[in-house]
Amino acid sequence: MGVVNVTPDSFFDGGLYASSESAICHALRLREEGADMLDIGGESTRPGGDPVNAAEELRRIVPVVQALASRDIPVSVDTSKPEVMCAAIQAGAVMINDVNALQAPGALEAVAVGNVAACLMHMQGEPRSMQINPQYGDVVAEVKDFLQHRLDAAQAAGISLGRLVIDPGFGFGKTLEHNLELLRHLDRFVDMGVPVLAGLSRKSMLGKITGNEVGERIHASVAAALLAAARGASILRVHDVKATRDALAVYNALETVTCK
Ligand code: HH2
Repeated sequence: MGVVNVTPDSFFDGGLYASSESAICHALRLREEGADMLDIGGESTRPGGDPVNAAEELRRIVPVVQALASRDIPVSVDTSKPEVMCAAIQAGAVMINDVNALQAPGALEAVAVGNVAACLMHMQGEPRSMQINPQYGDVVAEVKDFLQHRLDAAQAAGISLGRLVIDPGFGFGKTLEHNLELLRHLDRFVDMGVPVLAGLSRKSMLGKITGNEVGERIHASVAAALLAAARGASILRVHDVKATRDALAVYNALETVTCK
């Protein structure tokens, strides 16, 4: 899953693809590099980020979603607002990626009626304050428990399990230690019976480990993506599609190519 943020302030690509034209161009490039799906975002969820209203989010994403969907490219939209979900589905999105796990009133219904897939992500707190002293007893058990409740709620709202994906939410209300514990035990999320999405690309946990600024985290991001794949992640949400694809090709060859 290639990331395209049509925002002025995303933590890595903020401002780079803020116009529809540049966002579409970048999305097509990521598609050519091997992205199976593109995740279009119109609001940054970076720690300390400020929310935007639905009208602005729609102004940013709808032309991009329409342009990609009209070329039969699978598009996911990264949003927590039911109003944006409905319009995105209308514009051709096949998946809603919600860092708030469809908890906003009307969100479950928007996905159920729209008949699309959804990614349910765990977050402790909200973006503005989530990195201020996050606390867990057993981070893996607590995140799993939350995701199981959201899977149950989604199914109760009429969204079949086959349309759902879960994500432990790396960096969303978690310390480096919490993030590493989640990555180490990603296979326990795979056991929950739905595909697992991992979003580690360029994140600050990689900066903490390597000492690198966000622009210099491509190698660490590829390593993290590979580790997530090795632990069973089905969808890797990445900014660097070509580099991740190449690394996965080596990994997949090891898994599948044998001596005659
Ligand atoms: N991370 C970000 C945004 N959306 N969605 C899922 N499911 N999982 C993630 O880990 C995830 C996500 C943050 O990355 P990015 O979109 O690049 O930055 P920003 O939120 O600043 O736009």
